[in-house]
Amino acid sequence: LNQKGCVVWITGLSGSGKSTLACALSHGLHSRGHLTYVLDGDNLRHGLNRDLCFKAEDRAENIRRVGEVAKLFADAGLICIACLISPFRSDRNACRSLLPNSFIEVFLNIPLEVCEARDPKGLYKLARTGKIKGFTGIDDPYEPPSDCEIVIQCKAGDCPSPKSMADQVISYL
Ligand code: GGZ
Repeated sequence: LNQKGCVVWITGLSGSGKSTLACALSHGLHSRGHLTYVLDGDNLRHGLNRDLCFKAEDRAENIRRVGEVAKLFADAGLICIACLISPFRSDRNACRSLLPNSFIEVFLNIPLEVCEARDPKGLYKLARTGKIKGFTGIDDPYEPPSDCEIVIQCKAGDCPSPKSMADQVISYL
């Protein structure tokens, strides 16, 4: 196996399908003989990042830690797939600067209305009724990337399937 490590950083709103894409991408790369590791923001908040909440400084620290861990995996030669909302451009760019030439930013650009209609965990509903404060896209900002490697979006109202999203990233890689 001769593989140069890198980081695929997936950013987007809650409910945009980041974890689903990460999983499909990981499977697609495995079946092509690549080693991968998925760092999922939501899961890491139960362990490594369990001391952090959702205020801007904590999100920044969350992303900084995951960026550092992703760099370790990339150094070890894996394709590390990180999926976090990572709403602030400056935090994402700080991760990028850790990995010059090996950081592939993927913007999962799914409209808020679509994410909110999916609402897989009922969090948007809680945010709309004020039971969660500072929810990204509702009463907390999301800064879209201005210059990222890959943008995934819906076409004519149809959102791409997990496999087609993964294929788009794999063809770039
Ligand atoms: C955004 C929140 C919030 C607030 C809880 N804002 O879609 P999910 O539920 O399963 O994943 C989201 C997860 C976000 O964690 P990240 O580590 O990706 O966020 S960040 O990159 O901004 O640090 C969401 C849930 O946590 N969640 N409260 N207030 N998402």
